[in-house]
Amino acid sequence: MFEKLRNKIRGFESDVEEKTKKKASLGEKAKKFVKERKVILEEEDLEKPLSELKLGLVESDVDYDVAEKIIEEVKEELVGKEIKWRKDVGEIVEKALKDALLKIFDFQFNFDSYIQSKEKPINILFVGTNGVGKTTTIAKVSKYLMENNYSTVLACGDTFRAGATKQISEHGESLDTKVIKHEKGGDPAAVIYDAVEFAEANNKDVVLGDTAGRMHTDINLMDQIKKIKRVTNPDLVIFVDEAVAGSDAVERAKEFHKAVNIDAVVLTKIDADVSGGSAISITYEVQKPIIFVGTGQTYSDLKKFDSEWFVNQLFKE
Ligand SMILES: Nc1nc2c(ncn2[C@@H]2O[C@H](COP(=O)(O)OP(=O)(O)OP(=O)(O)O)[C@@H](O)[C@H]2O)c(=O)[nH]1
Ligand SMILES: [Mg+2]
Repeated sequence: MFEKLRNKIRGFESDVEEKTKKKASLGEKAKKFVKERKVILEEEDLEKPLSELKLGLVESDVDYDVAEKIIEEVKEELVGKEIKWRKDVGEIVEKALKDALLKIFDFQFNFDSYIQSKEKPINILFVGTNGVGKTTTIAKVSKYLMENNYSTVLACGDTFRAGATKQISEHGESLDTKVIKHEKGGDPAAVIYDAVEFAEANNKDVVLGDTAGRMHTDINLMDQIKKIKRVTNPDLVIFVDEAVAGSDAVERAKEFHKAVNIDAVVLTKIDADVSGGSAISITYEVQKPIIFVGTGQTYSDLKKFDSEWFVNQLFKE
């Protein structure tokens, strides 16, 4: 799913090496007997390689502004750094970029610990644009929780789309878990509210609230999701988006975050052939962790997000 950043790095390695050699040979004249020379990386050495890297990030679907900020951090890390003569400059730059990317994904939040320690029932609301995989993700998360001995209730807060109730009811049947639903056109907040009451009365652990897909630009529907949040007071709001969203991802994430204050992200469809940059853009934008990724259409196609794995994939040859 990833564009290869490594090629970019290899491309400019030789430029910097040339420069280090030149410096070294000047140095040689001055200090004949020094065996291991050191060279300080300067801003001008890095200008070209870093702009290549920025392009690499943008080609991997990272939002342009986000890519610029990341590269700025890498530059700060590298300018003034002492490198050994002949040392692999490509490796140094690659490591600095990897570190900057890993820093973006560095959060304290752990979903499993949260579920374990939080008072039950836990009310989780899923939001996002149309067709990104919210309902499927709810079914997958339900399975994941049930496998870990938690009981779930699915709330059909999508009272808008024809077929939504049937879709989630089928999941409920397959997973053998309770689904709370109302008539089509009903109030989504009331469905989720009922689901929480059901969970309280029946000692269920986690309520997974589905909502209708909505465009982040639709003022009425964004007002509705704000109301759903206000009335149902969820413990966690999870923003679902698809890896294939590409450069749209940042705008969507920003608007949903503004409306309902996202706590965590699930990135679906990473099995599709995409470059992976949405993960970086969304996380950078909302500063919230990606907890799961969707890797296919079946219930078991849900994986914990592993930032090291993700960043390594970006650089894989
Ligand atoms: N390949 C792949 N397909 C997925 C993944 N997650 C969901 N899908 C598919 O995406 C399509 C839409 O999924 P839904 O769960 O209905 O999406 P939604 O966000 O609930 O859609 P709306 O309720 O209409 O907004 C379905 O065909 C799913 O099987 C994933 O991780 N990988
Ligand atoms: Mg849905």
